[in-house]
Amino acid sequence: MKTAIIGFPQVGKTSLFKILTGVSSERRIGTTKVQLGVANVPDQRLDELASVLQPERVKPATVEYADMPGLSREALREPSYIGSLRTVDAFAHVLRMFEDDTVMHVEGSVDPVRDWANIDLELILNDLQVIENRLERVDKDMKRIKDSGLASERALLQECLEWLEQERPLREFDLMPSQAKQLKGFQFLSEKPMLLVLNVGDDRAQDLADIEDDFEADVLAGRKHVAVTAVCGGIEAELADLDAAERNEFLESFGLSESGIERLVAATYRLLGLMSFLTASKKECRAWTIRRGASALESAGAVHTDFAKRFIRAETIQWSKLVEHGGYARARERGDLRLEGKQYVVQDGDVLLIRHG
Ligand SMILES: Nc1nc2c(ncn2[C@@H]2O[C@H](COP(=O)(O)OP(=O)(O)OP(=O)(O)O)[C@@H](O)[C@H]2O)c(=O)[nH]1
Ligand SMILES: [Mg+2]
Repeated sequence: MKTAIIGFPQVGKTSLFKILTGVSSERRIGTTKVQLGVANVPDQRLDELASVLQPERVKPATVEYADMPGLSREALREPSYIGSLRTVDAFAHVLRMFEDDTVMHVEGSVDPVRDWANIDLELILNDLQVIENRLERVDKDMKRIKDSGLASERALLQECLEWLEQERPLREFDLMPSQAKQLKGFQFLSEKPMLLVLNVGDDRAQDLADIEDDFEADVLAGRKHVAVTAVCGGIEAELADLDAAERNEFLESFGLSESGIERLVAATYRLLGLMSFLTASKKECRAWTIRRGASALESAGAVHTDFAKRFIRAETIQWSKLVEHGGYARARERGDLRLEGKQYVVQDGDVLLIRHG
C-alpha cells in the first residue's frame, strides 16, 4: 500500500515525509525526483502483547509514502511524474496553514480550501484528458468491430466525463464494483482516496483538534473518500530529534498530548480501508496489514503464500483476551482460543496462529 504526498510547492511535503519515514536520501524515478520511505503504523495492541510475551522482535505494520515534487500543471505533463502518481493507492495532500513570510506561497496567501480545490481541479483535468483520448479510440474501434464490451465501456466513460465536467472528482462518483473494476486500469487520479493534511503553524498548536473538527464539519460534509488530519510540521520536525522523555515535555509545552504523526499514519490506514491482525510468539510479535473484511485464508497469504496454499485452520483470539490470559497456554485451557476455517472474516486486532500442512 503506497500513499503519495502531494501538494503545491513549499507547503511542507518533504519535511513531513522525513518525519514520517526517517528517510532523507533521494532516489530518482525517470526525470522526477521521488523519495520513497516506510512509516510504522502505531499500534498500542502490539505493544501490550509484546510486554506480556516478551518476544525477541516486535514488528509493526507499515505504510509506504512517496514524497512528490510540488504539483503544478507543468509537472502533470511529465510522464514520469504522472506515472508515479498513478500507481499509488491514495494521496496525502499537504495544505499549508502556517504563516511564514520567508517561505514562498504559490498563490500568495494561506487558504487551504482554495488550494485543495485547485489541486483537485488539476487531477480532474488530467482524468478528463485521459477519458477524451480513450473515447476517441473507442469510437474508432466501434466503427470497425462489434463488441458489447466497447459499448459498455463507452457508456461508463461518458458518465464519468459528465461528472468530471462538473468539476467533481471521481472519488465522489458512486461506482458499482463491476464498474470500479472496468475503470481500474485507467488509474484515474481524482478517483484515489484523499487524506488532507493541514500543516498548521506552531502558534496554533493548541487549536489542532478544533481546526480539524471545523474543517471536517464545514468543508468535508457530504464528501466521500476524503479525510482530514491536522499537524504542526514545525513541532514534529523538532520532536524527531528528541528522546522519549524530552518529547513529552516538549509536546506539553505546546499543550499537546501526542505526536500528530501517529494520527496521520493511523488516518492514512483508515482511509485505505485497512486493518491489522497480529501474530504473536516468543520469537516475534507482529502486525500484518489486510483490507477490512479479509478472510483467514487471505490473512494467511499475507504472512506467507505457502500458508495460504496449505492452510488447515487458524487458532484465533482477540489480542486483549490473550493479554488477559498472559499467553496461549491459559487461553487454550480456558477455551478462548477458537478454531476458525478459511472463510472466517478476520477482525481488527485478532491474533492468529495459522496451522498449515
Ligand atoms: N514556519 C514553518 N515553516 C515550515 C513548516 N513546514 C515546512 N516549512 C518550511 O517550508 C519550506 C518548504 O518545506 P518543504 O518540506 O521542503 O516543502 P515541500 O512541500 O517539500 O517543497 P517542494 O518540494 O519544493 O514543493 C522549508 O523552508 C521548511 O522549513 C511549518 O510547519 N512551519
Ligand atoms: Mg519537497
